[in-house]
Order: sequence, then structure tokens, then C-alpha cells
Amino acid sequence: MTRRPPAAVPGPACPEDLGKALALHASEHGYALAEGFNLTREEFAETVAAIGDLSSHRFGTGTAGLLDLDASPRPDKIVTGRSSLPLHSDGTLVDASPKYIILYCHRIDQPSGSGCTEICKQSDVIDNAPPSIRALLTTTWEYYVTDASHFPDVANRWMSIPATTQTREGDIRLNIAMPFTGTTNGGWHVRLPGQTVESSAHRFTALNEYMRSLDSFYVHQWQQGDILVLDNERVLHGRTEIAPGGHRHLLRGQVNV
Ligand SMILES: O=C(O)CCC(=O)C(=O)O
Ligand SMILES: [Fe+2]
Repeated sequence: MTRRPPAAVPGPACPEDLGKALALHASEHGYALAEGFNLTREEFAETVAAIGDLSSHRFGTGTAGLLDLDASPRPDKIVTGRSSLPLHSDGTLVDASPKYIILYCHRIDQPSGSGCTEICKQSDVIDNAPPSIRALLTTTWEYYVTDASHFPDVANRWMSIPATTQTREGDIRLNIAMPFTGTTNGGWHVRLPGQTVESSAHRFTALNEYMRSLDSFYVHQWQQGDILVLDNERVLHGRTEIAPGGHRHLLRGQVNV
């Protein structure tokens, strides 16, 4: 299933105007797509810097202004590697939630369905949740991070993190990273307090199925030159697995406002 976002933003010529237009659209609709760009790494970094402040980077590779998501074949790389990524809000595991995530498709050569970005709107998740899902979203989840290459400061110990927090405006937002499913090398494990990873799994499976059934669930099939800006307070995002032999190189930036 590949649905287009509400509206693709027409492309202003200069990086500064482009970045600002995309961020404004994302803050209203959750995310914004612009197509057909041909940016150098420097132009991408300028576009990112025009959107906001670059101070909150806590990952093991890259910088806030430019991180390479280049489908590394190394088995110790998960987020910057080739596996699927479950739906999550960025910054959950490192306690540094950025406002916007900016992704640019630098190079792509992969089959349909490979390396797609999956998105769903947090308001849709929260507002329509049946009681059993609501209970899961109002509790604390426990995480054990194994992708030490991407999360060097928090790996290899259990952490308790409430599933919701407040935005700067005082709205409730999700602060979650769903467990990995069906991959041998996931980047983190998730359990509920007092339960094991295994005994928690059926509740996360129900939440996963629920989120994927929502009207706002959107799967983006990348084309070279696409720019996708996500409002991390309004959407969750994930990734489908990158098919064997597929090439996918996104440039990623993140900013606060
Ligand atoms: O590779 C992707 O599509 C996204 C990876 C990701 O979740 C991130 O860099 O925040
Ligand atoms: Fe992410």
C-alpha cells in the first residue's frame, strides 16, 4: 500500500526557503514531501540548518545536520543498516527528542517495497485507541538497546521510559519505540514492567496491528531526489527491510525549534 501524503510541497529554489516551507507543512500535516531535487551534501546540510537548531544529536554516527543512512551490510549496524525498523518516535531511547527529522534520497536502486519509510499520525493512534491499547500507551515501557553503534551511551542495560510525554505546547505525544518483529538482529528489546519480552509480545503485536490499520498509515516508496520532513511530535516512523542487493542511501538531519 503506497498512498501519497496530503499534498506535495512545491519546491522553492533556495535551501533556506525550501527547509522552512517543508517544516511548516510538516507541523500542520505531520509530514511533508517534496520531489525531484538534486542536492549536494552541503545543500542538504544548509536545508536542515534553515529549519532549526542542531544541538540535540546523541547518536554514535554522523551529526545532527548530516547522518548517512546507507544500508550498511555490517551485522552490528541496525538503524544505519538494512533491517526493518519498527514504528518509533526519534529520541525516545536517548532522551533527546528532535522536533523535525529531514530525510533526502541521495541514491536508490532497490525493488518495490524495499526500504520504504512507514509513517502514522500520533493523534490518530491516541484518539482512536480502544481501552486495551490506551492502557498500553499510558504505562511505562522497558527497553534494552543492542545497537551500540548507533546508541553508544544507552546500550546494554534496561531503561524505563513512559510511553507518552508532553510537547512544548502541552499536548500529549507518544514517546515509544516498538519491538522488532521477525528480524534476527533487532536494535532493541521491549517489555512491560514485571513481564518478560516474550510475555509482553502479544500486547505489542495488537498495538502494531492497530497502528497499521489506521487511515493515516502511509508507506513511502523512495525515489531519488525526494525530501521527506517528519514532525517527530506528530508522527511515528519506521522502515521496511532493505532487500538483498538493494542500494538505498538517505541523508538524514534532525533539528529542534
Ligand atoms: O532509514 C530510515 O528510513 C529511517 C531510519 C530512522 O528511523 C532514523 O534515522 O531516525
Ligand atoms: Fe528514526
